Amino acid sequence: MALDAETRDQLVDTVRRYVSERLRPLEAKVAEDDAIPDEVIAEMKEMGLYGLSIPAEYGGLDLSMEDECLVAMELGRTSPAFRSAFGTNVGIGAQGLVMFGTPEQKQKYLPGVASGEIITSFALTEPEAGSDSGAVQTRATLDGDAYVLNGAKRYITNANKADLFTVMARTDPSKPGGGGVSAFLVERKLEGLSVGKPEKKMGQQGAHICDVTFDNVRVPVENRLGRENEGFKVAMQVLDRGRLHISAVCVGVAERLIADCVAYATERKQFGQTLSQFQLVQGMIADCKTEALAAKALMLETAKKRDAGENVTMEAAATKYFASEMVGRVADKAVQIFGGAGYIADYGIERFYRDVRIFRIYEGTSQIQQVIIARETLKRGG
Ligand code: COS
Repeated sequence: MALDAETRDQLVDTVRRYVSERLRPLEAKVAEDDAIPDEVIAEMKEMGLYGLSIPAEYGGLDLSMEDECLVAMELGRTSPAFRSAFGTNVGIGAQGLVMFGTPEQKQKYLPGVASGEIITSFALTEPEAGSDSGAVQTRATLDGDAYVLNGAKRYITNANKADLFTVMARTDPSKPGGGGVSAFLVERKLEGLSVGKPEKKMGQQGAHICDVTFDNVRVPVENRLGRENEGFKVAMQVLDRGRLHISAVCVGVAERLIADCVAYATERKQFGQTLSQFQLVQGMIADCKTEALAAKALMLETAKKRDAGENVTMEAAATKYFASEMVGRVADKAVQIFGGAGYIADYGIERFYRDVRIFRIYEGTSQIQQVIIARETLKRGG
């Protein structure tokens, strides 16, 4: 449900101020410590950020997709690790439950998800199932009143903090691909579930990914999400939505970098004039701005379409494809405009350059987005 315009603007303003006054000064520290301070996590919970997209009846803010994108864009103006802390609760970790959960499942978990007391995580990827996400090998075998899960998930965002996983596991080994996969709500505390150490990553320090292993984990039948063997579709619909959220973050990061470039280029002098007076530098700024505007327009239009109930599988893939590639080009130009300083850690630009690289990979690589866009376009006849 959409907020009224005034409340929505107030929320976006509050988040913008919080990002610029509270989070930006902490960027270097978060990267250095590879951790977000506990008090910041507590503040973000207090602000309702963990429950942005959770229905109001369960204590969330019930934002429309468009409104969620506007908030995500503001969060994009700082290190993406901050957004990642609550991103799984707003998006891929909890949306399966919001979209497909029974009233009992929702009542049990969503109030805690909305408040941030329960951290959620989305467990689809496996060592042998990355882009080919229908190739899930983790098994779920029905045994009395429980499914017994065995297998391993890889690169699972927020797994080290998660209390509740949405896990895709194969219930019918006779069916190849996504057809034999079901989705489950799996509590962290269950016996046999273990979480590995956070991986060392190229960027986004402060956000963590880990392996999750299931060794005869008994998941009660009532924790199956949606119908048996329809978990792949749950995952795909969760990702359609997640891709829009990520696109909004990409636009926010691009806007941040453009503002940083403008500030630097107007101050730094070479050959007796500011960088901003050189047309070759202006050309780079113009390219960045044009692409960021285009991504923003596509993202907002697609979010509105989704809010209107349209199927946006193709448009969400196109938005993610364009926005994530766009922010990669913007970050590259930002390093160029900053010159030597762009390569030096103190200026923070090289950190963003590393941070944005994953946007072209997670929630579907650019190549997978191309596959989806082409398939849908061919199906629709244009
Ligand atoms: N919404 C609803 N249903 C969907 C869907 C969507 N967005 N995408 C696919 N489906 C359905 C299909 O309609 C099909 O249903 P039927 O069997 O009833 O016809 C079923 O799911 C299988 O779909 P498909 O045949 O397209 O599956 P493929 O294995 O060929 O390919 C891709 C699916 C490549 C698109 C998918 O595996 C994918 O998105 N991969 C990337 C995964 C990803 O983003 N990983 C990141 C991990 S999370 S950080």
